[in-house]
Amino acid sequence: MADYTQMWTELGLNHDNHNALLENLGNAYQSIFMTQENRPEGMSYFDFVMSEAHGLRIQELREEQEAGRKIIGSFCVFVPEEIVLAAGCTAVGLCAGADFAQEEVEKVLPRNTCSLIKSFFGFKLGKVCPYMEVSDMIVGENTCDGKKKSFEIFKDMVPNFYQMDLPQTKTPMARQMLKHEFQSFVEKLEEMTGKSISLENLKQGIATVNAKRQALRRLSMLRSADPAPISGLDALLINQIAFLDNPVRFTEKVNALCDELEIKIKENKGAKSSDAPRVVISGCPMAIPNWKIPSIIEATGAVIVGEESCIGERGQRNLTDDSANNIDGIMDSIVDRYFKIDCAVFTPNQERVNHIKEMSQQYNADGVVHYGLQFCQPYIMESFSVEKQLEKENISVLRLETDYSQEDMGQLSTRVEAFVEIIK
Ligand code: BJ8
Repeated sequence: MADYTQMWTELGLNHDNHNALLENLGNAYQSIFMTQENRPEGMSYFDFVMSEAHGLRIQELREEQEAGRKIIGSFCVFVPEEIVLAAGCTAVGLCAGADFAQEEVEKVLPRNTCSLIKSFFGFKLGKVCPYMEVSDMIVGENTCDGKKKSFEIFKDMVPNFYQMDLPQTKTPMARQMLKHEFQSFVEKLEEMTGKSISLENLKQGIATVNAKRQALRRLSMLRSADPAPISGLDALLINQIAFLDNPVRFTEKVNALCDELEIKIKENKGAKSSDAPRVVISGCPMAIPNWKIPSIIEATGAVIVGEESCIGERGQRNLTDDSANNIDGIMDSIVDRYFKIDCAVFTPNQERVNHIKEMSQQYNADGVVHYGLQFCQPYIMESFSVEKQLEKENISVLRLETDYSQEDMGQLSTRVEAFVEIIK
């Protein structure tokens, strides 16, 4: 990596903390990703993006800013990237997947807060996240209680915080509320950029984001092959990078990788052997660099064939209809698309269980690992009914509850190994 010290100084990063984070991240990446066998050649692009995630990509974002674009950071797949692009801005995901500055975090948040929330507080307090620092606006979405209450504190820690309210039911009234929130978001972006969002720009934004989602969907579908042509770890990494990379370039690279995977499938070449147990993972989002559970699962010889997660199918599977010919019609299409997201903050949320069943069948899975972050009430509560309903269909389920620490690795490995033995 080139020397980006000056850029990091200008962004206000803490060099010691940041160097420590990069070193840990680099070591973890080497041992988890680079030791895998049978990796597709197309993964070299994603390895490169990861190696430059805090370097070249941030430099690109700063160049975009110099050219007049605003960078919009967010924590949730409910923030519509189509609208961000239509406003001439760039969207980046800020969800953080590692513990940092935990002592400092626990001075401002209760200990029993989920790791994901603690993580973005830690990244801010430790001054180690260049995406957060480069963002011209940070959107906080009222989803679970943890996020919405923590944003009351977080909003004073960053400039330009914008709060988006979100519904928690799927009633017509709730849909109206979502439309109202998206319209307010449009107005906020217009005020920020000084430009109106046109129908043409909205259609262009939809085309870019739909193409990205279609490429990710293509990648997902290829994983139904037996043997699966790509490891779950690599597929997860690609889904994680979707939140950071330039969307057009990312789409091209995912499609090029899919071309390579199609050849592998024809040649019957898999990431693992064809008798590897096949697992769908379902639950809380796994943000970079949260690779803990997938690396434990794949270390047993099993292969993950799908992620029912916001960093996975829940976040990417639905496209936005772009056929309307006026702004209000297009806004309705965007609202309809996002209203289908089956996050566990919604009640009731039968669509999510149905989707997990569908995924298990589509990817020919032998079992489902439900991943809940400790203190995440929506997903942990929902995991009981997920388990009950899947078991009725004879789908084996392992419910795991963990955090970002490494302390329970041994115990988790034992439970996962036993589960994989059962579903073999
Ligand atoms: S749409 S899943 S990205 S809210 S893990 S912070 S739920 S206590 S992340 Fe999410 Fe949007 Fe839903 Fe997806 Fe709360 Fe649970 Fe923590 Fe969570």
